[in-house]
Amino acid sequence: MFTPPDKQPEIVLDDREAKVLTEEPVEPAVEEELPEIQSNDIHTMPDKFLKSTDAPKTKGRISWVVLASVIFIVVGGVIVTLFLYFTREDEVLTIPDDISNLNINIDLPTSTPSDLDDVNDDTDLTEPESRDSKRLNDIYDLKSALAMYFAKYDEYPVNLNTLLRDYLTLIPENPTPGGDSYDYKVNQDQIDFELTFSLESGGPFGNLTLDASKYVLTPQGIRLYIDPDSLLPDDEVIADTTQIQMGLDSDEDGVSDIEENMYQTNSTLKDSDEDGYDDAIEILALFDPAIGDGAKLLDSSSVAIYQNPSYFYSLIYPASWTTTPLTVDNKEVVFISSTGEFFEVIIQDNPLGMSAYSWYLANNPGVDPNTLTTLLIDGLPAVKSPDGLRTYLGIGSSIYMLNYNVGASMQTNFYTSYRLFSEKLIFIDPSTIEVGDTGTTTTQE
Ligand SMILES: [Ca+2]
Ligand SMILES: [Ca+2]
Ligand SMILES: [Ca+2]
Repeated sequence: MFTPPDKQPEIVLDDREAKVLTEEPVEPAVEEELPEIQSNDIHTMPDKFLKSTDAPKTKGRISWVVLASVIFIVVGGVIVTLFLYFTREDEVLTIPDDISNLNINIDLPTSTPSDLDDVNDDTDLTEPESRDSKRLNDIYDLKSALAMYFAKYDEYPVNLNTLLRDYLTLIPENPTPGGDSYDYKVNQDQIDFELTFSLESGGPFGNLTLDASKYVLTPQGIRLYIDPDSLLPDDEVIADTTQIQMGLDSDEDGVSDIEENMYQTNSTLKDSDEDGYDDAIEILALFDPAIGDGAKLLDSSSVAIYQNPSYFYSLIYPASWTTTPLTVDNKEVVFISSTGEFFEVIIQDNPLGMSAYSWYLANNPGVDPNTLTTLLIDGLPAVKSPDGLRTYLGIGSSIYMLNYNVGASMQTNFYTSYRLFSEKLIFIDPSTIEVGDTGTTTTQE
């Protein structure tokens, strides 16, 4: 870090100083140097240094001590300055890694960019079009910041201010007049959010062209805002869900007697293989509930894997059921039991890229959002209807609906199997699908 010329004088100085202190006679070689250096420096440091030097015997020695002190101080100062400079530079370089762990409130970054934004925007925010342009930019910034936050923490922040330190330099606000304040809400599990905003004239957002209206940004896109006042009373929802009963479950382990027969478990014992885990828990954790020792459910004959060759998802269904595609493009597939109950997967277009949660509420305006269950399926946000018999998963511009239709039975004899079917869906690499592969069932003949 330091150059040899800086160090060299220091070493020489120490030697010379030591010689002065021990009051040894000055060597001739050194004496010869003295006059020229003395004439340069002695005039700048006069009496002060002379007085502070103890017992100078000769003028030459006094000058020598002064000279040594001056050089020592100057060189020392340079070294200390260099040391402080490089130390400081190192600290600056390490700040980005550590700043998230420090509780430092820095006000400058939030004020400076906002001033710049204001300068840029104030000039052209007089027109509705330019205000909408700012709004769409704001929403895009928020969407990006929220996505980055989710990528790091696997959840969305409770409020937007949480984004300030690492993801945004300021929280944008609706430019007035016109529009509505940006309203951010996150669901209880913090895996879904809604950010409401309004446009006065409209504008482009990604591939979309939005008209003048009120919108909701969700994790997967934008949808039209639904006025809560248009929702129906909760009573109608409850009436709809109370008609379907759970099928007979003698040991009340969550697996119906009919299902217990299918999984070859004991319908009078919650933990059939006595390994400490109840039958339903084992099934949903993909263990064989009939055999202990960590046997895998997928190795049993009770379930099979279905792979959709068009939409590249894979799921688990009862092996004894019949699989039938309802459309040639495999957009709709049903899995039918001997009781007439069936599961189905229906893929619906979702051009606005709504989240499953938003999509469900938009299509079921009578449902109280608090009665919905949110969950992750293959890492993607999903939602279950209040009765638990419909599961919605949003991916890209599609919504995957996984339904449990009880048919005429009006009973759910396969509820644990439905949870297995819907909650364990995974998306697969298209290249791994082998048509006609034994052990898997595809829709190909
Ligand atoms: Ca049972
Ligand atoms: Ca059981
Ligand atoms: Ca068990």
